[in-house]
Amino acid sequence: MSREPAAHENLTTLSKHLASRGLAPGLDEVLLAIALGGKAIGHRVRRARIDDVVGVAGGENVFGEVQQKLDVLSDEILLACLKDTRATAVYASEEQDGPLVLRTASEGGRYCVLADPLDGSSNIDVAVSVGTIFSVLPNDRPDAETAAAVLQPGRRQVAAGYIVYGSSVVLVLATEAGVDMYTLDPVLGEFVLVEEGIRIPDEKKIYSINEAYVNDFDDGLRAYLEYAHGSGYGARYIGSMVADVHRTLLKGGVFIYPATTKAPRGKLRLMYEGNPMGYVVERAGGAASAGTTPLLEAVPTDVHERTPVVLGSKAEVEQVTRRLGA
Ligand code: AHM
Ligand code: MG
Repeated sequence: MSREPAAHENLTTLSKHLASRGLAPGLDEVLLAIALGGKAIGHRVRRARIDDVVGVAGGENVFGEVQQKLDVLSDEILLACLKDTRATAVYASEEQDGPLVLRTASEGGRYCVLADPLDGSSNIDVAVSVGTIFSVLPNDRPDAETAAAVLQPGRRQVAAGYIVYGSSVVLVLATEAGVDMYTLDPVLGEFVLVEEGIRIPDEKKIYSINEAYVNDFDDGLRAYLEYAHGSGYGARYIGSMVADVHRTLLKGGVFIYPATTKAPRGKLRLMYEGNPMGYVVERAGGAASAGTTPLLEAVPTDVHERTPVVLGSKAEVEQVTRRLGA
């Protein structure tokens, strides 16, 4: 007697999906470790104010920024997950002073993982969406130079993505195969595939920028905003990059964190924020720029360096960058 399959028999979990993707050796193991870290971080985010995790940790990161307790905890969780993963060579994050060598190439370390463990953490106390951003680069250095393996342009990423801790917990993962989205099923404790091969809309009249800094913007960017104001655009700005980029990926538009007179290199970090988000958006058919040059071509000299970011739908990015002089 035939019967309808129960819903759970049709669920494609992250591990099952990765196994079907034909990824390079060890990459699935690294991505699963990041996803495990995401589940643990998401759990702590959900319990904010029940557990004593909201508030400042008492230290500063290498940028002189106040570290929230959850910044530190999220960093420790990711590191703990990756430490046990044989293919991870280096872990570098916004919260660490410099790259941590976990294994050399001869010890099996194939990949460098760079992360912003908890992006948007200043929003934690008001329960706004926050997220984890990650970038995976190959470790192609001799053992003695392993730490320097992180200094590669974004174009060399083999995988990147983010996990949003929002009204649901969503993992967006970009690899050579494309951009896929998974939602954490809280009962199964598994990321389940919800959309494969995401494509960003080619255009959409939405811009996402902290417009309060307008007096510090370049003339070209002010000209863009004038154009947008007169052309029926809408504005959306959450102030958590992960959430703003996630909306931009799914609905289209442009996300901008520009250079300003006060911050000539912008605020966002090239290797923890710009490159991974640029990779996701480009793999989904969008564009990513550092203002006048392609974001993913930037050759880093410091793992912590900053970059201006313009990313999103191709046509919308072009509207901005041509006014910036690209
Ligand atoms: P963080 O990594 O310390 O959380 O800082 C990055 C965040 C991004 O999520 C967001 O896009 C940006 O800071 C918002 O900055 P601003 O308040 O200047 O608009
Ligand atoms: Mg951040």
